[in-house]
Amino acid sequence: PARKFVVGNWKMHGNLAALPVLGAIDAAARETPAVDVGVAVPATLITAAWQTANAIHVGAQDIHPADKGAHTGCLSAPMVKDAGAAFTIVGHSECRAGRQESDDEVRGKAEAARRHGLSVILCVGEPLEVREAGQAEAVVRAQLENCLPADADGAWLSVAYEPIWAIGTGRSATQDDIAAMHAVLRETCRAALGPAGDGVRLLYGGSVTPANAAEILATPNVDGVLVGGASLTAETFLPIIAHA
Ligand code: G2H
Repeated sequence: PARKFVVGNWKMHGNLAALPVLGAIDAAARETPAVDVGVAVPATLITAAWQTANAIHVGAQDIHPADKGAHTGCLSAPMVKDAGAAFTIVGHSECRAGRQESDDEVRGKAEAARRHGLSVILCVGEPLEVREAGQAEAVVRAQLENCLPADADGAWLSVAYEPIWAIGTGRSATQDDIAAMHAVLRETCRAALGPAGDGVRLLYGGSVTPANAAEILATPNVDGVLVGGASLTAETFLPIIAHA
């Protein structure tokens, strides 16, 4: 894919007082038209973010696979779409772990998003013990195979590789590790989707900072980054956008 995708994931951070940060990100995105910029905000901020920013993609951090029902505390794809979201993250490891979410549920969420016109960032990644056992590539390949909707293509799907041991730890994966895993992701997308698999953007996430973003973004098969902590301030997120 020609265009890079730089996405912030604000997790459970930010309230209306953070809208000026989104305004600054929006202004930077407007000055960087060759890069797609997104921010997955807390659901409470989706509508205000959508009203504030129009050069960036505003996203949700998770959705429920069903369109409606007795699911207290959950939000559906049509709800976040109605609120102003253009995309949603699904399968983030913090959601998978917190709610014992299966690959089938993650695929169901991606399919629900697709049905309602939301783009999707589908997250995969291995825990430390799997990497240390030399099983990272096999486990992540299986995770992606199980989560990938059959009719996916790059017009609406991105895949984010987020090694769990690199999330919020300040320890990002090495460029070699990222390159090796992203080659596996590309192969897996091609095998499952045919030529459409080439169009799926592959993002890296896990302790991306202004200091390591340029190298990560220059890695083969890295089409963007998913940024947590460093996306919370303009001082740290704007330099990452500038590196894309
Ligand atoms: C990984 C990433 C954003 P951080 O979860 O999705 O967070 O950049 O804080 O490691």
